[in-house]
Parts: sequence; C-alpha cells; structure tokens
Amino acid sequence: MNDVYTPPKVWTWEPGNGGAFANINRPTAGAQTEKELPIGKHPLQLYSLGTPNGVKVTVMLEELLAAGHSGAEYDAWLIKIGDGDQFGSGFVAVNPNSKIPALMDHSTPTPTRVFESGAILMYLAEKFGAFLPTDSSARAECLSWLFWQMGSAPYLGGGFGHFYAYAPEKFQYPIDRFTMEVKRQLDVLDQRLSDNKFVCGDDYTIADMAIWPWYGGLVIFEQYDAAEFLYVASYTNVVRWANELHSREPVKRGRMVNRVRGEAHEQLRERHDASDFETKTQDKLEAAE
Ligand SMILES: N[C@@H](CCC(=O)N[C@@H](CS)C(=O)NCC(=O)O)C(=O)O
Repeated sequence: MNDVYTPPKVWTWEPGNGGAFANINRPTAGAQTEKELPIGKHPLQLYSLGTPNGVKVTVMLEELLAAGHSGAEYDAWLIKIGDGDQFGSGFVAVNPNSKIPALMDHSTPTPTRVFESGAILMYLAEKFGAFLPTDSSARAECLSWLFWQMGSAPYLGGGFGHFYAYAPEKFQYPIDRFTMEVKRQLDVLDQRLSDNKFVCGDDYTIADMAIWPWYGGLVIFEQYDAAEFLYVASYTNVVRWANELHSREPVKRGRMVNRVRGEAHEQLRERHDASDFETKTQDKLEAAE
C-alpha cells in the first residue's frame, strides 16, 4: 500500500492535486464567468467536444441526417473544457451541471434545453421517431441498455481511466478495483452481443450509439492505452460489433465533429453545414492559413 491517509474531520479543497484536469475541477457548481453562447442558423445548436460523451450525440445527428431527417441539421460549437468554457454563464444556462454535451432546440415554441447525453439521445429519438423502438417491450429493453451505459461508464472513465491513465501516481488498490469492474462490464456486453447483432437485438438504436464511443473506444481505439492491460481482444463479440459500427459513414462523420485531437483530416472542430466535412477539416484550414 502507498502512504496511509487519515481523513480530517472536515474535508477542505486543495487546488491542483496533480491529476490531469485538476485545473478545472472545483467542489462548487455554477457560472464562473459571464459568457454568452453563439447561436447558428439551424434549429439544433449543440455545444460539445469530441469526447466519448460528445460523440454519442454527433453520431446520432449524423445518423438522423443520413436517414433523411433534414430537420436534424445542426450547428456544433466547440466547448473547450480544458479552458473552462463549461463554466461560462451561457453554457451553465443550458447545462447547470457544466458538462458537455448540451443541446438547445430552437424549433420549439420556446427554446428547449437538454443536457445529459442519454436525455439528448432520447429527446432526438422521440423528436424524429428514429433509433428507439415504439413497441413497449422493445423500447424497455433499449432504454435499459441506454441507462446501463449511463450508470456503467463513470466506472470506466472516472474510475479506471482516471486511476490508470490520469492520476499523478499509479495506486494498485483503485486500479485493481476499477479494472475488475470494467472487465465485468465488457463481459456483460460481450455475452449480450454473442447472440445479438446490436445491443438491443436486430435493430441499431440509441443504446448502440451511447455504448460504442466508450466500450468501442476501448476495444478499437486504444482508449487510455489499455487494450493490452485489459486484454480487450478476448471480448470478440464486442470487437465485432465495434468494428461494424465504425464502418458506418455517419459514425465516422460523427466522430470527427468537435474533435481536437488526432489526425488533422479527422478533425472538424466546428460543424455548421454538411459541406464542412469536405472543406473545413483541420488539415484544410491549416493549409489555407
Ligand atoms: N453523464 C454526463 C457526463 C458528461 C461528462 O462527463 N462530460 C465531460 C466530458 S466527457 C465534461 O464535460 N467534463 C468537464 C468537467 O467536468 O468540467 C453525460 O453523459 O452527458
């Protein structure tokens, strides 16, 4: 064991504990600066970043557009969470929890705000009548898996990812605890996908879109550089499903939106029009400078 910690009677905050993101973490909520959000030409305004939680929504919007729902045209604005954009007053008005993704729908009689990626996926699925079954049993199954993701991913990101990749030092106790949980979750998914094409059965739904960026990321994109440590190749059904989803063009497009890392031609930092994928990727913007 590392040094033993005896908690004080009352916890107090010590800014900058050395972990990644320590500069933006606070024990308080609410706006820290006055800053309005920009509003583009489309009814749907997304304020986000290309992290797994952000990608869920851009994949859904690109899938809706590919399926012919032209009302799903959207502006995607970049929220730089490392710079604290999520604590601006405009953003906090859309999401009091100060986390991406956050959506405003200006097509409703008064604008509708939606935060939490699961709520956004459900809102869009209901608005467009797509990617969520209407039969009540099939819908219950789909929502069960959607909320499984919401409850499970914090153990993957906030637990495993934090202690394995981001903490200032490696501590065996939390790494063991969260590795066991993440492997259990991968096994849940692997067993489910052993006799189901998609998470909810034969149809591709918002549950796949929610789960793929996290667990697909782990098995096909080396998330947290942990593929070998977690022996992800052994979850063959998850690997099959993750690759199948990645071969979809709307998934590839959704993954590019609000992305600020990786290959320049795969980054479309802001998206305001479908043609932006052809003309405004980071490689093209940089070449034009
Ligand atoms: N449960 C939330 C989680 C959102 C979340 O954790 N977003 C992260 C990025 S992936 C964020 O905005 N972090 C900024 C912060 O914590 O200050 C959802 O699914 O929308």
